[in-house]
Amino acid sequence: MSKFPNVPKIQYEGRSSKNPFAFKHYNPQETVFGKTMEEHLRFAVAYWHTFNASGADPFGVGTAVRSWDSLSPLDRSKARVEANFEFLEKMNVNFYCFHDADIAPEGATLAETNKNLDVIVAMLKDYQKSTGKRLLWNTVNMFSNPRYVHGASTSNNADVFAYAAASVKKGLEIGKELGAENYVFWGGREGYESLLNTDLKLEQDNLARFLHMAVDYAKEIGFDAQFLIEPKPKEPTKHQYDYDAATALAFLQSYDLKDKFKLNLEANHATLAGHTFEHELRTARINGILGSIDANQGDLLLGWDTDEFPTDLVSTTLAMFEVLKNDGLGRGGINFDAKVRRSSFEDEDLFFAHIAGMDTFARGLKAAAKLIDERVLDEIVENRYRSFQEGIGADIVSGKATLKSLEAYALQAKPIKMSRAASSSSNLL
Ligand code: XUL
Ligand code: CO
Repeated sequence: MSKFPNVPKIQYEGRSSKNPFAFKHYNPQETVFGKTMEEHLRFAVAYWHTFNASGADPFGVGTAVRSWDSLSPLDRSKARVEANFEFLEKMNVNFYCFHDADIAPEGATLAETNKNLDVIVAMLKDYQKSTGKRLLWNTVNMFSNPRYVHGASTSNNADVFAYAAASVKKGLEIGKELGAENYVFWGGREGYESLLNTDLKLEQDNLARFLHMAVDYAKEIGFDAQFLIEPKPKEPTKHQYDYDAATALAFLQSYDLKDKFKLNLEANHATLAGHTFEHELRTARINGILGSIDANQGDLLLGWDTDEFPTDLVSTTLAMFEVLKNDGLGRGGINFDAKVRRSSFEDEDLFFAHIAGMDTFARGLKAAAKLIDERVLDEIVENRYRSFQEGIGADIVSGKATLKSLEAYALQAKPIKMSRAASSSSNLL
């Protein structure tokens, strides 16, 4: 039985359409730079925000009205699976993402939890087969259960480390079973509240040990997904170890993990780190670790993770600029990781929100392609650094220059003046 009987399949109707159940810009088969929009954008629905979230906030209970609300836990999980595939079909989205805790109820023991997961994973697999929909990534929730109060792999309690490891083992098996393209590690509660009671070195060493174990086990079972770290600076902990792209990169390099991981960068997490989204994407891109995107935007006036659907065209344009310059996201994609506001409690709102996000990214893709095609920014940047293309600049870039040769050059050069030419090349004075 349909979970969304009042919603038709969402089609592209063009920018003049007034139909709220239609795309105005996302035209899956339209080509941009030789690839279809569908191939460029690889949208994914976030299971937890779309089918589990209730709209509860610290001031009140949930408001969402869903047809599966009154069912028993396992039946509710099954209904959500049906809702997921109907939603993907109607939204014309090919991928979805989940945490283990989103898809099946947690049991009284690890074994019981795994049994519940097996039931739902078998169902997901059947649906994937009959619909052609795919898993962009899965992950394990190592932050909601009270056992993770001090973190998971960075907990002070070794039993918690072991439990988390067992959950990730299962998560990797699930990823393999469902053919996940990627596997994500978001730090959850991997951070600290106070340095006074924290062994910073042990916690980070343990985090690295944990990630190495995951890499080894994936190899052992032949799960070949791209591993992703999702940086976030704070919330829920005061300081999260994978603070931002640069911090995550340094961590991966220090612990000999750089060739095993890429980054899943989230727009709202960039905001919390005091960066723009494009800063995070650029940092990852130039270091060869741009893997995937969580597209939810934040609010510049709020200091927490509001997980809003992306509607800022400037941001999606600059994000897609980085993605195009990266020659795409490879096995990654654009997961929304966004939730409707508490006042948008009806099923239809889930569709309107995704339409808005997909249209904004489609417009961003077109605008970014234009920027690149017309070399608007490339020309400015090339021109700005032209002093490194010849003479002393070329010597610096090629590694030929030394402090001595540069001193000899500086001693005979004309004084650097604050003229227009000086901002690009002292040689031109
Ligand atoms: C939390 C967040 C997570 C990850 C997956 O801020 O973004 O939902 O995307 O654990
Ligand atoms: Co996220």
